[in-house]
Amino acid sequence: MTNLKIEGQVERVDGRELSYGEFVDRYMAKNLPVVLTGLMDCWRACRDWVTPDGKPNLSFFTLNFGASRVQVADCGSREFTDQRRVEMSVSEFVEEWRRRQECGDIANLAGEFRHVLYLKDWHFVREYPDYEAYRTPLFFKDDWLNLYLDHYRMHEDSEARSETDDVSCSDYRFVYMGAKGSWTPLHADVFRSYSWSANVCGKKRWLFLSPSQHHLVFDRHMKHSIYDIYDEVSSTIFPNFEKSVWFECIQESGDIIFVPSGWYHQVHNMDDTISINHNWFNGHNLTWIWDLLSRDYDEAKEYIEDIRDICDDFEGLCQRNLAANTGMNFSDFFTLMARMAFANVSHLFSVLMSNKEEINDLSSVVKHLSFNLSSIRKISMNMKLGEGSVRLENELKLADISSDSNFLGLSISLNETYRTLFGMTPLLADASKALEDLKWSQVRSPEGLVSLLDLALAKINIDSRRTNILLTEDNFAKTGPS
Ligand SMILES: O=C(O)CCC(=O)C(=O)O
Repeated sequence: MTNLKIEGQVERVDGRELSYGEFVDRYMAKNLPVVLTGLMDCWRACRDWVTPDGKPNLSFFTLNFGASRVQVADCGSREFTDQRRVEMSVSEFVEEWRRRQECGDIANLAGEFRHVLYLKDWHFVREYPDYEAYRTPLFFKDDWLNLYLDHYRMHEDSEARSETDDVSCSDYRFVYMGAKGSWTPLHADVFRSYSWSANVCGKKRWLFLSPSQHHLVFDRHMKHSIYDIYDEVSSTIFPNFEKSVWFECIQESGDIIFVPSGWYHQVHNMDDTISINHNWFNGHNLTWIWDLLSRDYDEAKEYIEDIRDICDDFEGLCQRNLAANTGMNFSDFFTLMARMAFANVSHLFSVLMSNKEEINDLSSVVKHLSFNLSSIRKISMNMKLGEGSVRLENELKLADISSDSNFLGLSISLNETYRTLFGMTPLLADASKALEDLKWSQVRSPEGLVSLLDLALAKINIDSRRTNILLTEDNFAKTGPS
């Protein structure tokens, strides 16, 4: 077993004493991890899912959610870069957990303990929307990924869609449950998104590696990363591992950990544990998502380079493979960004047209929405310049805002989110007048989106000056992968 160099502990902060702005400045914008305490006290999950002695209430799960089909990892079997997974019902999982608990020592002797089961990626909210097990803390509400997936599918392409995709890509809000000894191998999160993970009961040990060191856990060709940092790690295959320096965090029940973009981490349940976790992104980490997509695209292209000349639609094949491997392709990501841009533009215009009295902190919300638009613009510029051109089959129209029910839903959810974050009353202003000039804009490509955003940002600048809000360079996205 390798001796890890541990440089420090992840900071702990009482979430009740932290404002949203402080969280953004100190952790989200700087891409640093933090443990937040005191935010789960009134969660229904913390009452219903836990026995009086602080253990998972397994009978409650069987009784109430027993029929759900879930993914269960066998922590003792590796399959490629992850653990081997099987599908079973929650009742079967609980039964197996109990069986192993009852004959723990015998199983341990027989080496079965290594094969401890871990229920992962259970789309609980999607399956039980009325149960309200928890409320997403304020700090994590600016979540474009789940907000978007509540109204749209990631892939509109019906040919490429399967039943499994429909469930596994339906959202990124999960429940995890595992006995002491269950664990998650070293990885950085899907899409290089942020995640947050809340311990309903139990205890986890997290080991984090800062993105500036991520190359140290890769092989010489930067193709494969280490699976288990506690295993014997071959110095021939991973020659730089010994130089890596880690952050540690012991997460107790009631603690919520914020995992920033691109931080590799390995997680061990030190007790029987239930946790809730979401993956998410927003204007602050959009560059991480684009950076991963463009690297994965290069890889997908390189992989099939030798059939380029005999391929009718080489680019289309690269994009299909990218969607299959990474979970979305350039068009999926671009469509998400364009729709988010429309929703932000329309919200920003209603804010600027409202009475100042309707809004508590006008300046913060205007700056935030302008920041969102400029970070979308920045990525669109990169997309425009990069390889793998994006041209949607059907153009997206700002005029559809009032007729497309999915778009209306997205827009309303975004407005509600920013109302909560910035303490606003419902806005009465109708943005349609202000949007008049842009209404007929159609977006099909990153070029089109950049032009639309330029028009919108110019208009916003004029209107902001009218309301005495000075937009500065600070309202523009700065953080991202180095
Ligand atoms: O809790 C775990 O086992 C893994 C969670 C995780 O990796 C994450 O939230 O990113």
